[in-house]
Amino acid sequence: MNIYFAGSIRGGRGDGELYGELIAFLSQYGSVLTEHVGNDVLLRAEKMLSEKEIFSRDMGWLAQADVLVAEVTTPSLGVGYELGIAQAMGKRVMCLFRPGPGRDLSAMVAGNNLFRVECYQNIDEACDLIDTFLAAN
Ligand code: 6IA
Repeated sequence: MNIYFAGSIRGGRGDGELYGELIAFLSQYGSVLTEHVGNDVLLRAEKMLSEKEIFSRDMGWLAQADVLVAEVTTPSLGVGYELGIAQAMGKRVMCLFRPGPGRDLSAMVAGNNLFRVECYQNIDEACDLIDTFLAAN
């Protein structure tokens, strides 16, 4: 299975370590195409690429993906864009959101029946939700 993991980069890296843990868990199910999203060392290497190169490579990976799993707690323009494109491409999409003070998920995600949107509080809960979603594949 090819898995595209989406998480905030320029939207803010507060959950960067958590993305890494989610990617490690997802790797049991297949190939995670976007490992750099959860790894600041790999992300630094991205600085060698132009914005255009990043965009076309990521869109190519999204086209190859069987499923998109997005961590949407930190709002990110790039992640929102990827969600819309994945929907247009007919991909299966899961969004993971950690509710908390001052966090309010966009209605464009929360209200989208084509996405599996799940709330969680800790990594164990997120992994259980991923298990249920991917086992249904
Ligand atoms: O708007 P954001 O930067 O938060 O968008 C994050 C999302 O867009 C992620 O899910 C990625 O798949 C994609 N994305 C955005 N920027 C990059 C990037 N380099 N490398 C790979 N994927 C990206 C950004 C610059 C880097 C040198 C810090």
